[in-house]
Amino acid sequence: MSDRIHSLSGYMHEYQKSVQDPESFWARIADSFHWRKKWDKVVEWNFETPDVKWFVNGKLNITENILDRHLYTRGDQAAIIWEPNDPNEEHITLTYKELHAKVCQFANAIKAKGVGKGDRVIIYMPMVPEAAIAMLACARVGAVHSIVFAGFSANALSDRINDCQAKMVITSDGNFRGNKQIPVKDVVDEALEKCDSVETVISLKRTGQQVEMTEGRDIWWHDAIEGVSSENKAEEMDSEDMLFILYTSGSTGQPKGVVHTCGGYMIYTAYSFQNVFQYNQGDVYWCTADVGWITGHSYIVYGPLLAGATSIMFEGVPTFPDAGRFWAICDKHQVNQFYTAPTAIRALQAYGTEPIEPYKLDSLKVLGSVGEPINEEAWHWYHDHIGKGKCPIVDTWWQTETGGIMISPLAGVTPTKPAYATLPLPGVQLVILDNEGNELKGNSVEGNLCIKFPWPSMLRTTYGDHDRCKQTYFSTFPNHYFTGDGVKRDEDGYYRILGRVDDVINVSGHRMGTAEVENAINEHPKVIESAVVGYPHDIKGQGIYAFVICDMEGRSEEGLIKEIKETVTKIIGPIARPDKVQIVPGLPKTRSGKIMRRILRKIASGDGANLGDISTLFNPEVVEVIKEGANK
Ligand code: 6R9
Repeated sequence: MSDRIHSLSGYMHEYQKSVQDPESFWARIADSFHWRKKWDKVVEWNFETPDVKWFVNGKLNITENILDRHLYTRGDQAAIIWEPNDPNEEHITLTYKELHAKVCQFANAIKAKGVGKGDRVIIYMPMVPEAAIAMLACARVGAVHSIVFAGFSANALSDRINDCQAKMVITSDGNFRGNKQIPVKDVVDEALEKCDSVETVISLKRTGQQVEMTEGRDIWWHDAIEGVSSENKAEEMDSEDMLFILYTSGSTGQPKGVVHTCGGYMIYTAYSFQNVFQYNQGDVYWCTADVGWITGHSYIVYGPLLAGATSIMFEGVPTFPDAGRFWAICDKHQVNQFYTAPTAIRALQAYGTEPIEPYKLDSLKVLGSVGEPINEEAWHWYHDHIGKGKCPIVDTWWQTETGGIMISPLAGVTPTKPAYATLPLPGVQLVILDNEGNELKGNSVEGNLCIKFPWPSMLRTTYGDHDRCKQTYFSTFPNHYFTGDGVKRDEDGYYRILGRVDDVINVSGHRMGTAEVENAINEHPKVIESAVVGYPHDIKGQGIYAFVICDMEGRSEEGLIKEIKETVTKIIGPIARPDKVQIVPGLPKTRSGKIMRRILRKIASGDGANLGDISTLFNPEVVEVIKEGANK
């Protein structure tokens, strides 16, 4: 804990050190971890190829740092508190000792099924403690986990399994979410019809619903661990061995597998967790994300557990059995640090303050926000009604690719400003570039957010396609990592994220590529062409608006719109289902045939009156028709 920053001047000092001498800075932090063998060199990098290595030739296992290291110091302290979907079901507490035993046992179980170092394992599970156990068991044996959010469709799941050629899938029979019971294993079965690489499926019994078990391939979790030892010697990993792959959307059609490696990810998630949330021993920390997203990886499982924290995992939804559930859990477990997404805050804000009234919320010390820009209204509501005006809000900006929080206040240390992510963490060297790649120096500037120096938890590649990593992140602005976000640095040097500048939209904090949604829509046999844009949505931040050209012969508009929405749900999952589908006779195009999304974005936002000059379009007449249709 010696790496904790306690004051603003302390932060400035550490930041300076991290820029002037990054190697000594990160070596000092890495020193407090358990390494089987120390590194030869702290960092080796170039952003051209790109090729980044941290703690070169260091040997470790991240689970030794999470489990074995804490056994004697805090073996009986809660590592994970699991709160079930149904408040009438008992919660479960796993101490560090218990978690250690369960991870070791499950590690032995997957090893017995032939999973070892370098093998890929897909985890497609609800928010149950076994999801974290499965992740850590993979890390223990050196297998590479790739978690697929359990809301994704069979089609999206099979794409990911095939891309990484997974050998095993770990899943559950079903999933409790609010008053719904969702099939999970059935989706895996359907996905596996299109996958040859999977040898074993391990299913946890959670809901008890009927599922099919394929002889020779499928085994229940409880059978897999039956009689298996709880002692396991962790596999020795190189710093740069793969820890996990996490698929995320980009501006092209196919999601890409972002690759994180063992050493740097370990150091950075632990360091950022302790400093951003100012976690103190004995505190109870709760992040409401799903482990299917990067936030769940870095700040439910890895960061907090590396720091020896007590981390809550919640199976359910914020509105079940009522809109006070989050606050009930905060009081029940005396939560000290609470980390959620603006979309959840806005959704709860819509219920007013009545659902909050029964709760004290007096254990809360720090509130966090992640996933999308938090609007000022939601920020104030969160600050006043949840934090009772006493809790600093840490608005944390980062990405799947960055692995950990990059820009954020340190709770109680950095003065906050509504809607501002404020200042970079030590080690994070931000630059703002204009569209021509010129650096915009000084304050009161706005442009593309880039990073000019490596940080330990940055992505190393995109799985199976290094060139794609180079093209996506390191080519727009040579020798810089390009985030895809626009940013403003204000007169105080504070950073405010303005949102994506590429064709990625952010729906309820989830990234969706417009091309990905278009590809799914185009699968409908009656669709000729489509264009998808984001538009402002009160709760979700951005909604999905699809303009679609269809062959209407013999079909009603209403029926087609419904089918198009269903097609997207089937191909990607409910999170990508368009909020609005408008059937149009044509799409505004340039003379070279490029769709003018700028115009569609304006129309979708209800700003069709201010389109500017459209006379250079190939088909300006179509714009009026689209505008009229949008207002209907
Ligand atoms: C952690 C996570 C990344 C994109 C990112 C940006 C947006 C995340 C934000 C934020 C404004 C914040 N984003 N945090 N925008 N303020 N505090 O969300 O990762 O799912 O990969 O999304 O989310 O646009 O580029 P990921």
